[in-house]
Amino acid sequence: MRNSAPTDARELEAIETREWLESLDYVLQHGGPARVGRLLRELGIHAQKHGVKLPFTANTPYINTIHTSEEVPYPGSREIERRIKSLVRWNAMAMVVRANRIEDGIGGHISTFASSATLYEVAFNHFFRGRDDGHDGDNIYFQGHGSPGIYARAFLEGRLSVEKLENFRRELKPGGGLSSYPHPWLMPDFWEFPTVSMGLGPIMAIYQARFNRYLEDRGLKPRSDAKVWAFLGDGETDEPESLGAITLASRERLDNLIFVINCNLQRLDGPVRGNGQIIQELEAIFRGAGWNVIKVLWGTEWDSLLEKDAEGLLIKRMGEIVDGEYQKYAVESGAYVRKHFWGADPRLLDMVKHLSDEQLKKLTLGGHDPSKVYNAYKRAAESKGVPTVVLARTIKGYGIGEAGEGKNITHQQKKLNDEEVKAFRTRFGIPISDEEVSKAPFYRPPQDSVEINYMLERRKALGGAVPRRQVRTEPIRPKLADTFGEFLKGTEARKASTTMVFVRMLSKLLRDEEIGRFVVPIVPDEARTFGMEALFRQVGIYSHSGQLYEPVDMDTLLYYKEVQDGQILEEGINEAGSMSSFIAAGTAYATHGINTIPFFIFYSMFGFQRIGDLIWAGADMRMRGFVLGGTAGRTTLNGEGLQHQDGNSHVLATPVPTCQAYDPAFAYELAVIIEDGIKRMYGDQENIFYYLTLMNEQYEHPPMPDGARDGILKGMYVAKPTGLPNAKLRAQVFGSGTILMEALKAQTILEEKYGVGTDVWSVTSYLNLYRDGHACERWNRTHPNDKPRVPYVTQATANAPGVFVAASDYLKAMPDYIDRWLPRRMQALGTDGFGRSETRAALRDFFEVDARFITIATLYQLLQDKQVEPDLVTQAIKDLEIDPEKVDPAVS
Ligand SMILES: Cc1ncc(C[n+]2csc(CCOP(=O)(O)OP(=O)(O)O)c2C)c(N)n1
Ligand SMILES: [Mg+2]
Repeated sequence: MRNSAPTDARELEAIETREWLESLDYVLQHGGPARVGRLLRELGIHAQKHGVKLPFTANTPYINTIHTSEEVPYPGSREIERRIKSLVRWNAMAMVVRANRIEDGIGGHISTFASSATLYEVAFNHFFRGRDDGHDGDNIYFQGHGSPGIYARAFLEGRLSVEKLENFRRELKPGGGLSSYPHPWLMPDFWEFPTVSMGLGPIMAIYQARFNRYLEDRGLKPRSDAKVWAFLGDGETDEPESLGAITLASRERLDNLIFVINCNLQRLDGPVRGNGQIIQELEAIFRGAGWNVIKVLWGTEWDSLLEKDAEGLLIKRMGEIVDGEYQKYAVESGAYVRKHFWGADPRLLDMVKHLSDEQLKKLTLGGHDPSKVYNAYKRAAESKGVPTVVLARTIKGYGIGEAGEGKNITHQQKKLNDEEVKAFRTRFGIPISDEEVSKAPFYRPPQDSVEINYMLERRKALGGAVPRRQVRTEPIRPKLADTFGEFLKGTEARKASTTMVFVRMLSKLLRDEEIGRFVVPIVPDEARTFGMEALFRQVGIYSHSGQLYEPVDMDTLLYYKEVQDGQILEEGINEAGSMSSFIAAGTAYATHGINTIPFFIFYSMFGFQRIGDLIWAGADMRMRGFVLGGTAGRTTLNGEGLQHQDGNSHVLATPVPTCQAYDPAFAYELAVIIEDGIKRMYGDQENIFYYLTLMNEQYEHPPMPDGARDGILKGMYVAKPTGLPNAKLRAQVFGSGTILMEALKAQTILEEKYGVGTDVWSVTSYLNLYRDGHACERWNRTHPNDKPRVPYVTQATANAPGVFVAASDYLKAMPDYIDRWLPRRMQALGTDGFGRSETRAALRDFFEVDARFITIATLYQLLQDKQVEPDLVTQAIKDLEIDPEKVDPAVS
């Protein structure tokens, strides 16, 4: 006890600090942590009012978020689960090693799952919900490169045979194999969510969780406590898609969403943040975004050390080590760790003097400690009102020892030598003899073993096996004749764009008694662009929290109406998010057993070009629905210029095998295609989706010609036959989308000025024609004695007289897709090159796709056929005021 007044300021400050801390302790004891929180907030405001600038940090110290005192005991048998996990580890490793011994270079990953085995095993035994008991089932996005572990567990559960495991990455072997990564297309009874293109899993998971809520809020399914789990790598978080939508999850209070980030501090080439701390970086980002962040850094053995750490030296030390150095500790000896980590302060060294070097080395990290992981998941699952991210620290290649544990080469390690396999066996206690072990055989204990019984019992208690994909919807065959009938009659002298026509169709579909409520309109802040604002009022914009304000346009008919059971997903300026919603809605027939029919309309340039990889993933996932590229066409969208004008998307849609792409010109074409699409996808249950381009040029839409339906769907039909069928000169002109109008104008010029009898065709889908043509050729090649199949293009044009010309608002590649199956060569006009801001007329002149250029192309092709003289073409070039020396738009 002092009896003299403090003399210097430092001492005074120390006393002051102590007094404040004691007061705080008092409040903590009597009022609890929440009271302390409120008090600190008050203090913060008070200080700020008086000009105090408070230091900002979004980070908590580098220790576990859940304090030991808050932990609950582990509910299962740690010992049996450890043995099961060892068996899973072994078979996962064996799968990759064996595959690469048989076929060098076949690939596969050992080290990713080696680091995340505990993260999965705890979830399999205690959290992941299946659907067998009528529960909704969890939606689990497994980290793509961890697939061997998921297969290994399914093998132990008796869901996959040895043959299947043997054929890992050999899918074409007789009997089939296992796909490298989660691909629902390739394993439709197993995988639900494709994750391997990094970053797509996390963003799809966020929108999946939101879509699950949407279904509940709209009364399409009962409320459920099912979770969406997304397992991702720490390196993966560098993908913009991984973190780009996390605020949506907190804003929408998605407490059905759990991210588990496997923080092994490494990616493929090296450390994720050698000079920093990825976990702290992610913590700050997620906390800043309003997530519940649970750090699982240290295993149970560290608890007693932290308890001894009265002065906070250990916590401070833990927080100052950069990841590159932590990684080094994983590969170095205990002596090294003692010297470099603990050696920073004699008091730290003192804390671990009772531990041998070996014990020091073996201090477990949080992500490898089932109890820590269990507690984190439990808290995550119980989280209310916010999504949770679990940041689990692990070691990459955990357990593979010299073969690469913690090493920079570990990601690519797929071959272990005999010694390494043996060491792995010994470390995890796999009952395989020394003689056998070098072959790395698969191992499954007997069916009545403790391990198998335990894992099956746990899965049964949790509602059955995961992952498992099941289609649980019945086909629907709505009667849509009334909805679509009016569009077959044309617009009767009224001008309309295909966009306007589509919006009207959508509005009618939304009112349809049978399927209206299953329609999910999705739009990324572009509804007004497409004239869809009437739908705001008609069906409302989905908002979980309803509308907490009076919209400024409340007094107008079409006000911005947000409502909890709103039907429109208005996603803001976020094509990737919108596409993720589309994928969730387009796969609900499997994920939820609900036939939602999504219509996602976007600026066509920002579709395939921007989010093509998500579209690819959606196709892998067997999504159904309609994506609509609005304001499409390089020369139809005028004024907007180079970045907006889309002449690419139909070419970019080509590679997606399930994509049915159409470039319709008339209302009846659109009606026929959409009606047929609903039938094929929801009646016949075909795993396809549609891409339709919509334009904003307005013109009259004629009634559907008799017998056109089949051609519209197959890809081409005569939209307007010539008025001069007996003319000496004949031509066939193909147009698509609004360029069909140019073809029709060219028809008039050709017939009136040059006497060329011209049939005009609408080519609704070059892609269909291309696929059909190749399918026929392919079949014919291997069936030389059979009657050859004839491509539809060839059948349709067989008796079409004269020359062929095609004009498209997309690349010339489109018409080129089909010219080999035409009876004679074709001139192809298209819009290769960068767009320009201009009027439609100027753009079509620039890109050489207007009626004048179609006319010249036709006359030139007649010249090629020696049916006209060069002078006629020259004169026409003059008459039509075409500059023969103009720049080539393709390269300017
Ligand atoms: C979009 C994309 N880019 C690159 C890759 C190739 N790739 C596969 S795994 C990997 C490293 C993964 O690191 P991390 O996310 O930390 O996962 P870990 O294996 O460490 O758990 C890379 C670059 C990919 N699959 N997807
Ligand atoms: Mg990693």
